[in-house]
Amino acid sequence: MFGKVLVANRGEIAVRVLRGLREAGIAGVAVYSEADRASLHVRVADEAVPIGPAASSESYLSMDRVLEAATATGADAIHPGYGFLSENAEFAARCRQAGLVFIGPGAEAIRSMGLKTEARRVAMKAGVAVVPGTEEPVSGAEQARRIAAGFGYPVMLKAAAGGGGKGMRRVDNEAALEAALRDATSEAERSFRDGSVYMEKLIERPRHIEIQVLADHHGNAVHLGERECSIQRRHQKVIEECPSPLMREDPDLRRRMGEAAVRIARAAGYVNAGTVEFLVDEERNFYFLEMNTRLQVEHPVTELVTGRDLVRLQLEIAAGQPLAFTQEEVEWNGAAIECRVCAEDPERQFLPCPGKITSMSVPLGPGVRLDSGVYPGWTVPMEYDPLLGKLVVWAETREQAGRRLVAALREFSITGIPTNLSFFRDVLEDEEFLAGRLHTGFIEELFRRRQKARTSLSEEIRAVAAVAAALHWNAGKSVPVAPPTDHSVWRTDGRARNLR
Ligand code: MV4
Repeated sequence: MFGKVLVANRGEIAVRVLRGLREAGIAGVAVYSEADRASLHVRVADEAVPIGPAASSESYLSMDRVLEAATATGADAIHPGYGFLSENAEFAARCRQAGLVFIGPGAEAIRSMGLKTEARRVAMKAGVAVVPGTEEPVSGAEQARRIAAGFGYPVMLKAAAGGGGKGMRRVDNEAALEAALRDATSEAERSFRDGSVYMEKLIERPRHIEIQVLADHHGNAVHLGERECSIQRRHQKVIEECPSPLMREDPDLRRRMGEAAVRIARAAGYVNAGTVEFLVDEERNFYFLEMNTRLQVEHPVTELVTGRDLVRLQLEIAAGQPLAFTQEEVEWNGAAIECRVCAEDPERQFLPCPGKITSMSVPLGPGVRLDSGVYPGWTVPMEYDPLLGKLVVWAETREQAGRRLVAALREFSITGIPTNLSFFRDVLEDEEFLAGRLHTGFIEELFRRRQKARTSLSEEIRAVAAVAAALHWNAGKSVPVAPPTDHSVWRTDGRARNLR
């Protein structure tokens, strides 16, 4: 096993990996930018190396500076976390050249999965269905029209170098095709410096389900089941869970999707932890979408349900150890749900709102896990993504996990900056969510439903009710004892301040 590992990341994932290293008896080295001097990941590391200014391009994305820090501290390996250099094939190759182990797949696997058209070819070679589409980028409006007519509208244009919805356009009819192709091409050009765009048949109201895979250097490959990631906003996942509610209706689906994912990993010559993403249509047909060649933000739901530590497994695989268990030994117990807690304002279109955390009170208890990268008194810097941490719960059933999550969210309080905590309470109370009827348009539909509910009660009535409640309280009247299922944060706060 390694003696020392450098973590080329920041925030909650750097903390998560550093904890894993400590547990494995491995020294952990943090790197940090000028904006992260006081960050939690720096505090929990055994050593910390400054690597440059706040701008990611001059710190966390600088291969030279990260490699220099690893060499200077005598690290054996680099864990890239997610984002930053984690899916950079050149970085993986340069680690190897510098005599360092990159804790992730080989450069070739990263490169082939980074190109969407190439990844689709790998999936087809593995005998896995891909969304019907072109094998090559489309070469112009005339060809695009012919191909789209063949598929039938609606179709989807996607950047070949893309991911994350960038350079993606839905096209509903031929009249809209040419402009959409122009838009997608220029967005792809701007985002990836590669304007090639290919075409797929559009899947309506799909679910987004991904499969966790693990492959070692000895030819063993297994899957750890799925994560349901359909609840997204602007291509950012917001809530993830395991199992997918769909697997309850169709238990064989996990096995079939899992086997497909393992075949893709094998066909790509993949080693280490990876995730194979699928779209699932309303008839439960699944189609390969892309493969993420890194540890994912939402990995904890898989850890809680399978009881397996993905960071630990990544370290063992990277150190050359064979997987210590077979597919048959993988079990799934209970249900886990994760919320991505972000410094953003749900009342202002989820505008990122960095700033100082003046107080923070976190939920604890059985089945509650908080992977956080922050602490009270710390200022969330504006240079990076606004993820503060992930609240993850486990319980025996999805219903119990949902209730446990609601309770944990009520206990969770962060002041000083706005967060999306209140938004999760809305989702968790939603009938469609409770019924497990999830799809990628879920949040937009939720907002539409809520908008309707709001306009049914006028602003004035609500204002009068608030004033009446305040008068009632201040008059020193008795506060009604809340039934245990209806704790109000206002009432709790009032008790704490002795307002009654
Ligand atoms: C699709 C699709 C429907 N049909 N492809 C969005 C991100 C990118 N990685 C793939 N995406 C989609 N591709 C076809 N042919 C719908 C989406 C999509 C989506 C996918 C996963 C999670 C959320 C999504 C939200 C909107 C659209």
